[in-house]
Amino acid sequence: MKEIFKDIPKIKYEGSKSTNPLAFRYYNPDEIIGGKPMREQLKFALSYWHTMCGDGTDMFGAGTADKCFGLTDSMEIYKAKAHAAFELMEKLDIDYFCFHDRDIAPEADNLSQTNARLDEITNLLEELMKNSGKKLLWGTANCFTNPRYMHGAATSCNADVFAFAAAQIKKAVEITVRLGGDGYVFWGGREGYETLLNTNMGLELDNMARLMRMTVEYARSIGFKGDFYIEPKPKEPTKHQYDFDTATVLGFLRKYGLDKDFKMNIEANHATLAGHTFQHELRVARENGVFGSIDANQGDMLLGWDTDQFPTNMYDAVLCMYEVIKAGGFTNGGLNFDSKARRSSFEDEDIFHSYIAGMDTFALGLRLAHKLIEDGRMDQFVEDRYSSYKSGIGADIVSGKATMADLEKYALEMGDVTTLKSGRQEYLENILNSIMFG
Ligand code: XUL
Ligand code: CO
Repeated sequence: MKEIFKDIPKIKYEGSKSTNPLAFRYYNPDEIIGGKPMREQLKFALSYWHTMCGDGTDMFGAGTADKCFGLTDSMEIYKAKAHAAFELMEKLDIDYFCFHDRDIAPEADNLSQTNARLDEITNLLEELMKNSGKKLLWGTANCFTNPRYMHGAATSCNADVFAFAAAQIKKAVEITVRLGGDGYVFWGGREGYETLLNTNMGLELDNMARLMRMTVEYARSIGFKGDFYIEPKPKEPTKHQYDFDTATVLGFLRKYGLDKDFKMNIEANHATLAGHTFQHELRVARENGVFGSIDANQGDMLLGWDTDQFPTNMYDAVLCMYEVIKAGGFTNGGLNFDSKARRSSFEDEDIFHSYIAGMDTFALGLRLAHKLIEDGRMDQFVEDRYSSYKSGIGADIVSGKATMADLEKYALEMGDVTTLKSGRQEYLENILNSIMFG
């Protein structure tokens, strides 16, 4: 296959002073930060759907970017997408990719033909992976685009749809395992409801858990050792999604006994749609032992939908990488760009500028998060803030020794609380700014 992005060279690290637009200023893949190469700490992944398939189509207009590479036959187009994806990964030094089944091969008239197409492209991906050393971060099934999923997939009111979704996921899991994927994602695109007037919420939730359990059992039976992820999102496309946010998903996983197999795939813009910060979602996952993988993008705070922009917000990147480091780094997960170039950024070159922006943002985020931790003032402040639980009555509360009666006696003797201290938020914000901007 001939080179597709002919005018773009391999993107190299040139340091922060470089003015070359097609160079990294902060991402130096093999540089050691905090004892590990940047590439291992960031585990960047290309997301196939936006990058290879997103053509800029929106509700008000047709696509603006050509992702057909001058071809007309649909399987030939999808083979060219595979070649283009690997050329992009090579030129951008991205080690991983991730996909939905329908991103890599188009649906045919029936399931067996669709599966045959998937097999054909999987053969090609396997060969491209072998030749390049690129790896699959995770696979997933698109159970939301086709009209059959109008009422949901696992949560559809129609059992035939549940069965079809199960068959589709079975195949997606098989492909993921065959390509050595480290993860399998559930993003419940239409697993939610528009109105309770027509909805049996109890059955829908039970069925969602049933399909997840079947998937875990089947995947483990064919040798899948990686993690399953749920990707929380509060709304869009359905008004109310069952996987609203990390805390909601945790309740679901624990109720159905799925919490040992599942972790979270946290997406930045999904967090903000749920009324949280990106860091909040990461922290909830970390504190509950379900931090898994990250879809890195950013939203537009003036818009109320999922804009999936390539991330450039440094505060979010630093605080995200702070959480990743505190979680002990990625294991099976990584950081994929579930992001798309803007509709008006329609030229091939824009794909490169977009990835350079996202990768440099997180590379700088990693560097600065390390500085923040090495500086230690913020962590020390938090440590000191809770020091009253280290001794005396606080230690008795934490150890479980203190009873209600003990606490009442203590409070009566104390008369009132006289030991409160400032939260010093502005002081801490000054520290963060001074670390980030020197
Ligand atoms: C949708 C979204 C998905 C998932 C994978 O908002 O984020 O692309 O990442 O299904
Ligand atoms: Co996502």
